[in-house]
Amino acid sequence: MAEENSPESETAGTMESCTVVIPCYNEATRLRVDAYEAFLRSETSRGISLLFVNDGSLDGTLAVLNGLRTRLPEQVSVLDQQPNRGKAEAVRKGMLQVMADGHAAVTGFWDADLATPLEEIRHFRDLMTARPELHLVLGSRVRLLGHRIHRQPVRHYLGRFFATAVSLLLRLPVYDTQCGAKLFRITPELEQVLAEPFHSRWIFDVEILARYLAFHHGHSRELGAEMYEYPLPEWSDVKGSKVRPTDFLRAFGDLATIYRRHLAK
Ligand SMILES: Nc1nc2c(ncn2[C@@H]2O[C@H](COP(=O)(O)OP(=O)(O)O)[C@@H](O)[C@H]2O)c(=O)[nH]1
Ligand SMILES: [Mg+2]
Repeated sequence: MAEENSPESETAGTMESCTVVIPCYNEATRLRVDAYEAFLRSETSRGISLLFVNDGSLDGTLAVLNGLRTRLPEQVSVLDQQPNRGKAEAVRKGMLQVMADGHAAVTGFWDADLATPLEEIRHFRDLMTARPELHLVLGSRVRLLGHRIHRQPVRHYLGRFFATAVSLLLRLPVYDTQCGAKLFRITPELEQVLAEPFHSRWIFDVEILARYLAFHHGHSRELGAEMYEYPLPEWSDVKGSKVRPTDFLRAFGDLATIYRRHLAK
């Protein structure tokens, strides 16, 4: 068709617009406001906006977020959820809000501590733009030469153990389920994936995969074709994590429940 090569269609189709959810619980002292501002003001971040969800924080998080919104009203919005409901629910509510707003083609979530640098949002979004078949792009903390992945050894090995269990259970060769950097294409499937609250507070990432897998009747190869794990060039543990060692044990209990609910035949 004639329109296919017109300049209009080239510019209109260049980049998927993207609104990423940042869940925030007591992040007043960890939020690197300058880094957020620099990222959003950069020319290359056009089409990217952030929705911060204040999840019943007891510190000054909401004031910090409102300050950022005042300075960048076009690109920053704030959802105040009271009381604290946990990361899973904050992310779910945030992504539902992005879908209801109807401006973005892509959403997702990103940990507020910027363990994954914000700049990677552009690379994730570029992948979504270049490959329309992708519905999920997941950050993956793979320690490769030339990649700066700084993770505490204990958390690295516990994470590897957990991800291996998940990949066996889901029959999906996923390397890292728990990285807090993920983008999703907005589709009717995503709407259904987010329709109900998650059972698990911390491994809702696995629950998301299990819910997608249910759409494919457990055919993990079909789902695998819609997913891309992006080996991050940089990731570093940021002090102040709220995850405790007991959460690791709870994660296995949650994994068993997810398996029973979504995958056991
Ligand atoms: N909404 C919400 N977010 C939380 C909660 N706890 C942590 N988070 C957010 O989840 C993200 C990851 O938390 P973090 O403590 O850094 O976890 P870790 O890096 O996986 O150990 C951050 O954006 C936190 O603000 C919570 O109870 N509710
Ligand atoms: Mg963290």
